[in-house]
Amino acid sequence: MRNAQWKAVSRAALALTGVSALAAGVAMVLAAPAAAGTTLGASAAEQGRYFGAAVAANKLNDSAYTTILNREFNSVTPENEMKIDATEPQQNQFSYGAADQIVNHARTRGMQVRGHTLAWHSQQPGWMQNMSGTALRQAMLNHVTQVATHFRGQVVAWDVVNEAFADGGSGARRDSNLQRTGNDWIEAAFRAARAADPGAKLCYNDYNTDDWTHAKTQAVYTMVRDFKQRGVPIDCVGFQSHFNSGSPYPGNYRTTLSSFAALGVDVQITELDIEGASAATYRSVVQDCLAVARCSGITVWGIRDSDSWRASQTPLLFTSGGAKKPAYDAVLAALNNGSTPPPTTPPPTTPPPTTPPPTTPPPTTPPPGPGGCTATVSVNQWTGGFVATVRVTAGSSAINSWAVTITLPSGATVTNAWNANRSADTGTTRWTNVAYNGRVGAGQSTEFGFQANGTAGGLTPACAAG
Ligand code: 9MR
Repeated sequence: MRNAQWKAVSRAALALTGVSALAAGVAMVLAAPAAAGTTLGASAAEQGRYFGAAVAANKLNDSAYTTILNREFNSVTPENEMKIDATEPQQNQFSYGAADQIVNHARTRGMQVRGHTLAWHSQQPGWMQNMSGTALRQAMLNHVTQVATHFRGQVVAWDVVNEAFADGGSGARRDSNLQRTGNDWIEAAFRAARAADPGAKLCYNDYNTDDWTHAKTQAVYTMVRDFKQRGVPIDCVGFQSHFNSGSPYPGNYRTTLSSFAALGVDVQITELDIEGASAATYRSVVQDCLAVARCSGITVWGIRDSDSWRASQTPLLFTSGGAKKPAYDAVLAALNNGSTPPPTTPPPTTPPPTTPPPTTPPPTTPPPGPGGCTATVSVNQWTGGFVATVRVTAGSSAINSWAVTITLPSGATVTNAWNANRSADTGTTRWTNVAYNGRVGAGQSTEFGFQANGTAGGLTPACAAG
């Protein structure tokens, strides 16, 4: 985007004569992008990414907390409310109140939701901790199915399985009651999740998998490669990325992200916090994500330092009083700089006019960009319904809004949608951006989706840019 801007500046400069006209032209062209780059969510969306936070339901009545949440973030992960002990406190008695509260808070404000987590050795309710063997395997699969079904269509990505590998150099699975039900428990959980919510991206999530040379990283990589080869439904890998002196940000982090992405999965930074909140380290993490096309977003594990599970490490982007920290500024700047390298030569300050001055006065607003937008749709169909994921890509200019028209075949009815507003549930449907994803940088993409009853057939989206 920066390159495009400088080119636009140069074009404007070349087209004008006189110092004042040049100054007006520069001001005119540079003023436009400022608004889009002022919050983490909006700036990430410009890069086709999300920027999320872990959220606690019991803080949603704290207005200092929700003011920051609602202003800055476009993705939310319930910090504890979707865990097994919270959602199935007694066997087969499901409890969704606190999780629903977070999901509703997020979705009514156009934020997406990451589900965390369906199967984990930790935070198991007492009844599950005491189970083993076939009974536990069945109980785990039932839990995955019930919870993923409850949130079907509302959760963009699930951490299906969390922290299943051992620390240290063994590269082995972590011993747990779930692991003792058989080594195939992870893939069984993924299959159950896919069947329950075919539209959600299914992730494996872990910590201390950031350093490419670590045995644990390699072990997870080997599992994901095996899953992809055998058709086990896995779509993404979550890197928790809790960085501190004992587990620092590794210099090869980008290699880790890109190596996993090369297996054909998205990568997501799911629980980021950095002891001391070094601005430089936060910047590096963001730059690493932006450098990997399949790094789809970043979630920080809390909003203010006082919200952190490691509050004493002051690892987050906002002070306990809610002020932006230097790390915040570094993250925002990194998001706004995007992955586009800066121009190799600075723009001319007084470019010589190489063309004759225009005979007509220069326009007072920038001309519409030539880029427009295109849309592609991918469909995940099952008997009786489907999920469509629509990718909107800006042309050679940034766009500020978009609208995609899709005509649904008769019998197809939209039941749910995310990241877009719609004009209708049947027939010709017009999908428009929500607040945080209208602006798409030149050549960048953003995605929205919907779930529908019926059969998709061949969907042909048409995109119009604003
Ligand atoms: O932040 C969570 C904290 O409130 C809980 O007490 C803790 C209990 O296990 O879990 C924390 O979140 C963890 C996440 O679910 C998985 N990765 C590690 C996180 C920090 O412990």
